Amino acid sequence: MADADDRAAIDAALARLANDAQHAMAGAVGEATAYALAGGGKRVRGLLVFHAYRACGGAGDPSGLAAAVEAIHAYSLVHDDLPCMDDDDMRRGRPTLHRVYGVPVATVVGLAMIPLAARAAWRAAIELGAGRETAAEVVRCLMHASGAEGMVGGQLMDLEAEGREASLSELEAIHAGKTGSLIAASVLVGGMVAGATAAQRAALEAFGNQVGLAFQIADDILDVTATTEALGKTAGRDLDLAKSTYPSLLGLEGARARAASLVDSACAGLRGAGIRSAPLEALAAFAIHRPS
Ligand code: GRG
Repeated sequence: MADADDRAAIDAALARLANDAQHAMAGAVGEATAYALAGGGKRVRGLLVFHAYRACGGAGDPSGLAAAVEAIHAYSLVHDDLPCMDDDDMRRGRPTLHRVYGVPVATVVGLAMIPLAARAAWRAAIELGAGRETAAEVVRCLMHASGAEGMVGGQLMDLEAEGREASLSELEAIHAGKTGSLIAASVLVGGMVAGATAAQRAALEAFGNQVGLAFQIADDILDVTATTEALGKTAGRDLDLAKSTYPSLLGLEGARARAASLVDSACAGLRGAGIRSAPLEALAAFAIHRPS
């Protein structure tokens, strides 16, 4: 990805958030929050914020908003790795947070990161000149996408479906919720703070939903095709947990074809709505061709 400057800006904004957290929460919780926020990652959601913002005419620096979205994502990874969830030892090439700081701290850190992210999103939207109404919409959008009707709901469905074969439509709902919602919200809030019209918002959301689903299909594929070293997290985890995945239901080639067709349709929809953005289209392609 040729997004080095934007990635650096996101990392710097995350470091500022980590610093704030360490001032607000002394000791292990503050330190562990910094561990979660500064722990690498591809920053796909943050980059989607940047490129949606620019595609809708934004000319400021949306790194604060991108960092807020990445903070929500980082919390979800901390909780996803807990022993009561996926019970994983490795994330982003390092020991998972609960392995370093223990389960109680990891639980508190994950929870603390949600209001931290909400406040950061509000502040960033105001600083970009979005106005209080739009800033409130941004926070509402992120909380909705990461809540029971989005990420948390998808995760719950995922847990309930462990150990049995899910149908394809059930799996699509799981993936759209646990991964697609936050990816779609990343694109949408980027557009919102740039003053996107209702039609542009609808197009961005549709693009984000399709790319988000494709991203999770690619995740399923990588779980069986990539190594633990390349992924920075344990490969083959879906099989260990007896999870239904796109490759288990459609085969590897079927899963690849579904992901590619979603990305084609996402990009065509964006162009159809008059949003021409080579970086957004490149990120959509990266979502399914990434090595990790
Ligand atoms: C308590 C029911 C309940 C839910 C809590 C844990 C949780 C909320 C939600 C889990 C959602 C989740 C972790 C989805 C997986 C998304 C995914 C594909 C993660 C990997 O994303 P990448 O590849 O990771 O973008 P990097 O490390 O690059 O940022």
